[in-house]
Amino acid sequence: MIRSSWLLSAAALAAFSSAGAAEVAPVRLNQVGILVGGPKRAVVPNAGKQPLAWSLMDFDGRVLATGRTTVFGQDRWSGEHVHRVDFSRYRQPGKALFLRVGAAASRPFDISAAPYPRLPYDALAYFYHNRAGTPIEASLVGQRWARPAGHPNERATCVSGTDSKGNVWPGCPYTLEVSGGWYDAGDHGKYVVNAGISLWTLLNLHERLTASGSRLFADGTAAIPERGNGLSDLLDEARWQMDFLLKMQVPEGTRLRVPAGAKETVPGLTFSEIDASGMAHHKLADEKWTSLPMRPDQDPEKRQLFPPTTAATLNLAANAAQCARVWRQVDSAYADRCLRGAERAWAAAVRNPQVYALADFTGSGAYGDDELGDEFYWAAAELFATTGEAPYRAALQRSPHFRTVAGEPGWGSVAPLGTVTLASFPNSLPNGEARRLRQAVQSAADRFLAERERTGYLVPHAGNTVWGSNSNLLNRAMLLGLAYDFSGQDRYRSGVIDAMDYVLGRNPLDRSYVTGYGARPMVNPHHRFWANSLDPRFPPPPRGALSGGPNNTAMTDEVAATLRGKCAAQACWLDDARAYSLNEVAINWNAPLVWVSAWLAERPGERK
Ligand code: 9MR
Ligand code: 9MR
Repeated sequence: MIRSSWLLSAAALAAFSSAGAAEVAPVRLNQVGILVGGPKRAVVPNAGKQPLAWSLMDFDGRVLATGRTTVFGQDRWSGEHVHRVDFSRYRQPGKALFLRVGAAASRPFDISAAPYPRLPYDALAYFYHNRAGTPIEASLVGQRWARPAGHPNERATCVSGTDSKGNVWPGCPYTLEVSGGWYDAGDHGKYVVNAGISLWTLLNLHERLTASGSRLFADGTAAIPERGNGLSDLLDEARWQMDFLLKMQVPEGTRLRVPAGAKETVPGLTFSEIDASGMAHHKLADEKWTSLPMRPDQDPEKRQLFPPTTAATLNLAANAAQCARVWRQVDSAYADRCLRGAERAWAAAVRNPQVYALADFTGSGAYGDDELGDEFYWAAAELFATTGEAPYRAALQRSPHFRTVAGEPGWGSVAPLGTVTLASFPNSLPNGEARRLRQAVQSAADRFLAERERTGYLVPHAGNTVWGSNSNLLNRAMLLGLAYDFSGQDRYRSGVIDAMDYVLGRNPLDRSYVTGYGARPMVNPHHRFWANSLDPRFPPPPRGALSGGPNNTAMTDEVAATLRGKCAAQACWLDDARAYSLNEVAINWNAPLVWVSAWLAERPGERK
């Protein structure tokens, strides 16, 4: 696979960069570009036990810097014996540079102050591309990606009948108009639980950018229909989803029969009647899995609302509370509507604290979660940050999640979202509390940095990889970025850059996991419309979509199954549209790509 005989004449390099760019390169680097004001590191798989000489050269063969590699040794997470190159001391911008390491050479790369200035915008564009209920306009995305509205004027009632365990679900006494929102991922489901962290991430970014007076995503900078309305395009995109979430709320005066208290779907669930007013339906999704490819407007399946769950209700409460805070300055009527929705949802969750996602039908993802302490904490934190009211303060202060950050957030572990909100924005917690919360974020960030040292590729995560691992890593990068903002310490920023370097190519597969970025980007996501590899009449993915990434723990699709037991944690991945447990794309994975790329764009240099 690795050619060892690359010679370093400019001619050879030029030939390589045009003809051979898609081959695996022996020197692993961020493929998009190196930040001049940051750590600059490459990784080289090499069996040698002695350090190798390296040199940084320009296109004419002039040597700009030299050094020796550090032998990391056998790396459990990549499955390779690796050396590291650190050329951070070189602090000049440059074009078409390359690294020679022993007998190997890198691809040409640039060092610059802004290696990927469009990434925040391309990553945000993911959300417009995946809007439901509205045509995707050629004038905004280009002819290839234009499509008719998917599931327009969508109205649905609750799933009813017998599930896979033999339980008979009663349905609900109404039909809701639930158009809009974003499709979750490669499928056309719209799930309130996963919407929660995704929307939080975009709104949190907006809140931070506003507080710092940033112009990123200012009106007219993104290609969305709302451009020119005087509001931030990031906020406009977020509103598309917020509007949908409010539609998922159960109408006042609704009594429903649900298996309250049950944590598992087993035959013979007991249903009891509850006052479900103000809860949120768990999801809106197809009755059966559709095949790939599938343009959303051609989806032939029946769409169903699923019973409300406490988790969905608390996600809605948290997002709506955020909404009430964020829109207060720009649209107070909307802020009021959100606040009412948030308060109704909170009251409904307190009244019905144990209604889990059990309805066991095929055709959509589960997003099941039977541990809701973190959801209660997060919703209380958002409601408190917005209203300052005592009951929310009491709820968050008595939560075991208060003041501890156990790890990175994810769709089912949302406590860090509440802590980040409380640590970031002014609120009426007692003096010193914000400092303690920031300290908790920093402690988590320090643990990620300690893990980084245990990986060959300098990834702030040493461990097995899960479904959507790239998003876990970027959520760690988000906490690292916050730790930097809270403390001013450059080591945290270096961790953000290391995570981004991994995602953009410094990894054992020499792969950029972001479409359209780098020499070897992912091109075949599991996505029903961006399905060019399955049918040439469908488009390839646009720029800026993040692959779920390596997964050595839940290799459930047929392609991933062929790799089981045969790959190291960071190497269990294939660029195959059928591989939904490795290569799907999703709103909760692209959201931290927006956040982290925007954060980095705003902080091109070190503080000291
Ligand atoms: O396409 C579905 C993908 O979006 C989901 O993430 C995944 C797991 O829930 O399921 C995929 O659908 C597959 C289903 O689970 C099994 N039969 C084949 C389906 C299409 O690939
Ligand atoms: O991101 C989800 C991951 O954490 C789970 O392990 C996996 C299996 O339950 O499901 C993932 O979510 C999928 C959802 O169920 C359906 N839409 C696509 C999502 C991403 O694959």
